Amino acid sequence: MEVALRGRQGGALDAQDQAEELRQLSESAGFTTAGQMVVRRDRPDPALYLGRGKVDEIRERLRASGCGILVVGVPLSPVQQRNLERELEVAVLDRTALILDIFAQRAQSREGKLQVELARLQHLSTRLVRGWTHLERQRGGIGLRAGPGEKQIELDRRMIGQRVKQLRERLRTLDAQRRTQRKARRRREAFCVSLVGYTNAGKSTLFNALTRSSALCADQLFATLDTTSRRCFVAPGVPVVLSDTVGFIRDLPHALIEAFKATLDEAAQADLLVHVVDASAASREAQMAAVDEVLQEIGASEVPRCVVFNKIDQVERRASVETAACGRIETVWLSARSGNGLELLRGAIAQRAQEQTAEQTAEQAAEQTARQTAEPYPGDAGILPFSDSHPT
Ligand SMILES: Nc1nc2c(ncn2[C@@H]2O[C@H](COP(=O)(O)OP(=O)(O)OP(=O)(O)O)[C@@H](O)[C@H]2O)c(=O)[nH]1
Ligand SMILES: [Mg+2]
Repeated sequence: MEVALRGRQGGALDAQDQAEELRQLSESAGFTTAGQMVVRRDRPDPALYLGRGKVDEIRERLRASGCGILVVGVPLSPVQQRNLERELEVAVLDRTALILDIFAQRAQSREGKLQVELARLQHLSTRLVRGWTHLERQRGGIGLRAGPGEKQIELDRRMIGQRVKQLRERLRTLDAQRRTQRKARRRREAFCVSLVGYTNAGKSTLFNALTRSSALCADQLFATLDTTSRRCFVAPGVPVVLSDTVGFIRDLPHALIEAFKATLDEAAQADLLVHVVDASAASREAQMAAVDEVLQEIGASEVPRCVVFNKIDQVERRASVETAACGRIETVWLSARSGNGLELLRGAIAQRAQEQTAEQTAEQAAEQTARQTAEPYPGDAGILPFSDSHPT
């Protein structure tokens, strides 16, 4: 059972799309949807979010279908969640809790697991803080001594704080390793391409098609959590390192972006971002905007980009490219599943890689010229201080 709520959340997505996305999220978390309800509500009720009448109606429907969980498509305050659970006698999950749950189920690598734990704890601690101030207000002017509930929360907070610190430290170590790997890749002078995009757009399918490998692809949200990188050739003599990354979603819980910064950094450091879009999605414009927003948040908005409209088999379009006035390929229409149009994307990537090589060669040449003009006496090299080779 789900309630897709229509309010300010959801941006350009209409109520039906939001409801559909919520259904996909619930099913990706392993739940079966027994029914859905779209509720329009401009100003949430502070205690229940919904109006009393709606709560009664939902209780009836939950009883009739024998559901054990209610998923709500907007962020609930801890108080609203508690009250709804009490009123409806089922577990109540909001969208953020649902996404965190999916991430927790999917995490495979050590880094992924640590990142998810960090995100969950950060999310939890903000809720505890709010719960705590709420309790304090209730206590009013009774006295200055802390009540037992408050003490417990204070303790929980301290423990969470310690664990968060520990997790951050471990993640920092892993991040350092990742940086070393990235540097090594740079030394080998490979052109780095990251596939980014909304969840379920087909990034992993495209990754597999381009690298002839077998990363997990599934018709579920957030199938991929860990970044996978592989070397492949997009044209003879043009090697690239291709990375498949975690999918984005609108209103991605902030705790997740925070926790996944290191993984997402892979995208921010790429030479080219291939933004994969599901061309058959009704809300593809809103999805693209959500991706842009996350890219901005992780500091990747300046990285050169190329857009891939995937799943053309579903929209009756032919494989094609769109180019800018300078001849650079900006957009590719293809189908990762059938492979139709893959060559066009390889060509687009090769073009960018060659452009970069040409730029680097020109830069190196310019540097060399600058050095030569700055050193009128090449013989000077012979009288450089010999601090490096001091006999000891
Ligand atoms: N019809 C059609 N379906 C496709 C195409 N490419 C991918 N799909 C399907 O779309 C679904 C999602 O594909 P994935 O490759 O897992 O998508 P993703 O972007 O990696 O998703 P996450 O890892 O969950 O973010 C799968 O069911 C794919 O089979 C395509 O060209 N045409
Ligand atoms: Mg994937």
